[in-house]
Amino acid sequence: MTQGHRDKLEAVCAEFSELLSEAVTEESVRALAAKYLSKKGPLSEVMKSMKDLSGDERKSVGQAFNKAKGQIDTEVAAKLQSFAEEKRKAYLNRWIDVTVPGRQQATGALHLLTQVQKECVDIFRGLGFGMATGPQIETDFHSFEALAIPKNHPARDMQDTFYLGDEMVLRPHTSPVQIRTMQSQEPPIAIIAPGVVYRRDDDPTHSPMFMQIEGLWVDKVVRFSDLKGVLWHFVNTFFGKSLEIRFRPSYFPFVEPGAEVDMQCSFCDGAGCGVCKGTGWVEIGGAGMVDPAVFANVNVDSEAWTGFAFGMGIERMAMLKYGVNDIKYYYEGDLRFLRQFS
Ligand code: FA5
Repeated sequence: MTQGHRDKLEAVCAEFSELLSEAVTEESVRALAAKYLSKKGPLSEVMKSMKDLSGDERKSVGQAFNKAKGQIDTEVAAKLQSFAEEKRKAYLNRWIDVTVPGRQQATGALHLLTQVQKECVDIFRGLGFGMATGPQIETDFHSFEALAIPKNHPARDMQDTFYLGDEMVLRPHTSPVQIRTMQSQEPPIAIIAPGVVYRRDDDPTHSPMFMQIEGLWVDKVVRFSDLKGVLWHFVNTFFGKSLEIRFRPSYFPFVEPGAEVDMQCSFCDGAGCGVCKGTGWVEIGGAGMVDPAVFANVNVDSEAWTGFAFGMGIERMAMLKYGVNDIKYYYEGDLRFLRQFS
């Protein structure tokens, strides 16, 4: 009886060894071992009839079972070890081409609009303007009321604003930074305030989210001609060539007089082309002398102080300088576009 069990165990081990020698992957070795050693596997099957054996016989067959199991474990470990050894040898014998160039590290770059914003800021800083910032989620007071645009004033339609309830808005322009600065600083003040603004606008030259750069200079004697001189210097420095600017009378409730600022088209130098629609001029922003009503709202004595303010679109400046013909390109994140400016 016990010899029969031993023979069967040996036959199972022989069968296992045979199959193991054919296994060529680690996975197949593990699967084979799991099958032969499992509770329903061939080894355990042999043991099922052990219950019919006497105590001594059972002990002897139990030892044979443990031996067979140990043999399978040893063979599996040896086979896995041989695989590991093969891998190690293959690794040591691998061929290394020391002349292959190293992997390139991709470097990031500033977005075109960030670069243009910096260029603009640097020019004004060179004239002595300091940086100022304000929140993009802004109060109605700073965005409109303090800028002499009361509720129901028709000028509110000039900027199609995103309202966040009655008292808060996504700022539709950077002009609220004028108010915040005059509230927190005594004149003289000379600041430049770039930032993101929002309007319900969407076409090839208008985006719902865009960037403006605001300027404010408040001092004892600030003249309209100073405003024009500063903007002329800016345009000529930014475009790196001689371009005229002109003021067209315009209405912004917070400046008086107010003007729309045009520059000679940088594409055709004023001769007329598709970009300037044949006029030779392109609009770049709004400007004017700070209205005394605005000074009154921030407790600045308009008898003692005068000032000018301006606001320009940064996308517009970048479009004109780099020939970008659709505002969407800035915001689509297409690397083919962005890499041209990195
Ligand atoms: C203003 O926003 C005024 N706050 C500017 C100002 C400041 C006037 C200080 C007087 C004193 P305007 O709405 O024209 O003005 O916008 C200024 C510039 O922002 C425009 O000339 C244009 O270049 C840019 N702009 C306006 N709307 C958009 C838009 N949806 N997408 C991209 N650029 C825009």
